[in-house]
Amino acid sequence: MTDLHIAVLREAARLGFGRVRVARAGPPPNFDRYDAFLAAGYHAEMAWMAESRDKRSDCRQMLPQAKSVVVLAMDYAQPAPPDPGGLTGRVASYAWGRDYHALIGLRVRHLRKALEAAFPGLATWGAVDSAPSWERGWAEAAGLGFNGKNGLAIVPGEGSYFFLATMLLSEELPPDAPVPERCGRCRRCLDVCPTGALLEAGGMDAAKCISYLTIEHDGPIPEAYRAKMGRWVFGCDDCQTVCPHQHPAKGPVPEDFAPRRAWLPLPAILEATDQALRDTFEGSPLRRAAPDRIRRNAAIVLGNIGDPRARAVLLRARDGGNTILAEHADWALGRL
Ligand code: B12
Ligand code: SF4
Ligand code: SF4
Repeated sequence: MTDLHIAVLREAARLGFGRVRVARAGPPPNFDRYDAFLAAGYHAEMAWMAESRDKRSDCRQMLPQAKSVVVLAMDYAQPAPPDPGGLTGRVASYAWGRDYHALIGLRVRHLRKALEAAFPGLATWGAVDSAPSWERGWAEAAGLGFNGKNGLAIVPGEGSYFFLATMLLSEELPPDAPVPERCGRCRRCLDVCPTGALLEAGGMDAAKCISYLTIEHDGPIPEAYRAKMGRWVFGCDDCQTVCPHQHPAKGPVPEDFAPRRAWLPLPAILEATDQALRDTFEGSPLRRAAPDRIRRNAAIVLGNIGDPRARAVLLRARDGGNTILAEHADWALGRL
């Protein structure tokens, strides 16, 4: 093992990355999956996925002299806080704590800085999530995990509750071997997905995914999906919780990911001003969804809970002058 390889593994572990694997830089294998996803329109209104397609198709677009892709994973799995019941909505577990973009982005920067300081002449690039890097494609290529039928990168016997990040290096490190697919005949995720977003042949139609609908999608949520959202007010974990590979995290999980908002008080969300919602969700992944989207989701979930105690707050939402919220509140009132 070269000094650089040892330094990458040691520094990444010190910064809290529980798994580190390497792939050879260039076009990610199986990128035809990304193109098929776009061609089928499965990206729905996420136009940036098409706009950034060329950059994702070869990591050397981000660092021309790249020789290696280092794939980094950080666990976020935490025991689920008890269900408070009543008029509350569920938040997907990746969003319970502080925003991972900031936390992991900073650690990737620290990692790059440390390596560049120790290895003069080394060029690096790094990012988490929002940059044009095809993270699950690289995770699969680097043997960090296999891609399950639920679409997630899964470590056999450990699960999928981890975030991914990628770092490019101008030096060659030996690539790791891919992990064989371990779904076998299991199809629990396909069967549990409330909206049928997962495709039998592999991949997903994001337009049908509750995670997309509640976080990324603007405007009305199609009626066909509203009841299927159940109590999900932000994101969805159904296809992960059923996975037999899911286990509690083996190593320490950053305190920043401790569950602060696993359940949202829906009437309070509906009545809060835009500014109050922005302030409340500052520094949390929940900040990604505009206040109108969170209120729209809250109205649907109140309809799904069906508790008549929500009538007064839904009536105020219906009559408050926001056309989209009014229509969702009206739908919810019809279900009480
Ligand atoms: C856009 C996006 C979404 C969209 C679309 C999801 C999707 N499946 O494409 C929406 C908003 C729906 C979403 C939801 C979620 N996301 Co998201 N998302 C992304 C993002 C930004 C790009 C994903 C992408 O390129 N999609 C296009 C498709 C083609 O690529 P892919 O899904 O990665 O493809 C792999 C597999 O799905 C499979 N596959 C795809 N098509 C096909 C076709 C066939 C035939 C086969 C066999 C396989 C196959 O193989 C590919 C790898 O080789 C990535 C971050 C990044 N920069 O990559 C995060 C990311 C994938 N998301 C993440 C998370 C945590 C989630 C949620 C769990 C959040 C939640 N709880 O609500 C859900 C999970 C939904 C799911 N079952 O996938 C993590 C996943 C970590 C992991 N362990 O896998 C990522 C990596 C962010 C991060 N930095 O940690 N997400
Ligand atoms: S996140 Fe939920 S809606 Fe999306 S594919 Fe998984 S189970 Fe289906
Ligand atoms: S639930 Fe079963 S089919 Fe789905 S990803 Fe996990 S092992 Fe694979």
